[in-house]
Amino acid sequence: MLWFHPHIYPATAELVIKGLAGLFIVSDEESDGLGLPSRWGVDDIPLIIQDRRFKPDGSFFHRFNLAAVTVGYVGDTALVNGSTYPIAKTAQGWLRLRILNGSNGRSYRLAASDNRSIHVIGSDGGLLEHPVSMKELLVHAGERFEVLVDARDGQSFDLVTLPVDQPIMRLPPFDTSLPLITIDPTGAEGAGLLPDALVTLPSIPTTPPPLSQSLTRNMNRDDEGMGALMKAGLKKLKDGSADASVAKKLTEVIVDGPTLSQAERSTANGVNGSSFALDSKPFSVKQNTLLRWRIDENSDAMLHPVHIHGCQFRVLSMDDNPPSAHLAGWKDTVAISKGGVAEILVNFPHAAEVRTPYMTHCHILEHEDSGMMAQFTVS
Ligand SMILES: [Cu+2]
Repeated sequence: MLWFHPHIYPATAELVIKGLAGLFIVSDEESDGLGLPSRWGVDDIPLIIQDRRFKPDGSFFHRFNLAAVTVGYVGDTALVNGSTYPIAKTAQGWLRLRILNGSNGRSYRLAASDNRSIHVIGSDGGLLEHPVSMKELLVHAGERFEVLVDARDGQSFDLVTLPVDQPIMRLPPFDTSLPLITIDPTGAEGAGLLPDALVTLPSIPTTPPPLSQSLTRNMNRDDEGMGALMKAGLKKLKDGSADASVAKKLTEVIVDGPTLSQAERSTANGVNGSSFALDSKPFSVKQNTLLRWRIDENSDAMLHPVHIHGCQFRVLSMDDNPPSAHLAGWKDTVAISKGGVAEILVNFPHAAEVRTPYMTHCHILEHEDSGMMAQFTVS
């Protein structure tokens, strides 16, 4: 499952806010033969989750200021498929939800309001080997998950987002359990099933290849940006209980902070010590070779969902631990935070020339547009 959206430097963030986001769904005989729910809009439902903030005239708020280059866009309204708190009338049976976090920056911790299980069957680039049953599913910007939920009981429930770890993501109304969509499974009986086994993935070599690339995030204005948010009382929101006066001050930093000039923006963030520019020298990568890459960050401790073009990779480790089962399949986006490190096993099957290089960038779109992107060739 892939997210298509505009990718024009340095306007991706703004264009995604103003434009469309959609899914490419890729299937084959193997996925079609598993008996999964597959009636589009009946028991196979896309959920594109985004956040927005609206100006008094109803237009989209967007401002590239210090708060934006630090923590990305922070909306105050959750949208699913472009609607606020919609209702999906579905089949009564197993439901397949194709989830895309199409937000500029925000993460969601998804759960069912009645605590029913979420069975993850696929991640960014394909199906997992086995379903992974979870009560909560954390989805960062740019990530996709395919999940099944058992709605054979015909009981309606909400998909909600719970407060996430990062304090800035917990600004009201995201500081409490926030309903995103109602699932009303009172239609005709469903036909799909949850299989025990899904697909076979290539095994991970016991001895991974030597490290060939490190990608370190840099935030050059983090102290300044976080300083402004801290001064407004960000720490006081840590327990998730909204204090209206603190929320108001934080909103002022996010909304009223002056727009940065293009020069200020374009150097706010970086990868390996350099901020992206269209004429940045690409690094080169060997084609059709299994590689080990390391993704980490400087002292900023901010969340960065790091995305790499031209590949689907496997996560070898996150903070030196094996990845959770639902993150062990095909991925193209992996999140680091709190000074964390991820190591991945990656292969690039296609060539990319200097004229048309691939990108790797943070999927917080305001980070991407302010320098946290690098380009590379494959040959
Ligand atoms: Cu980032």
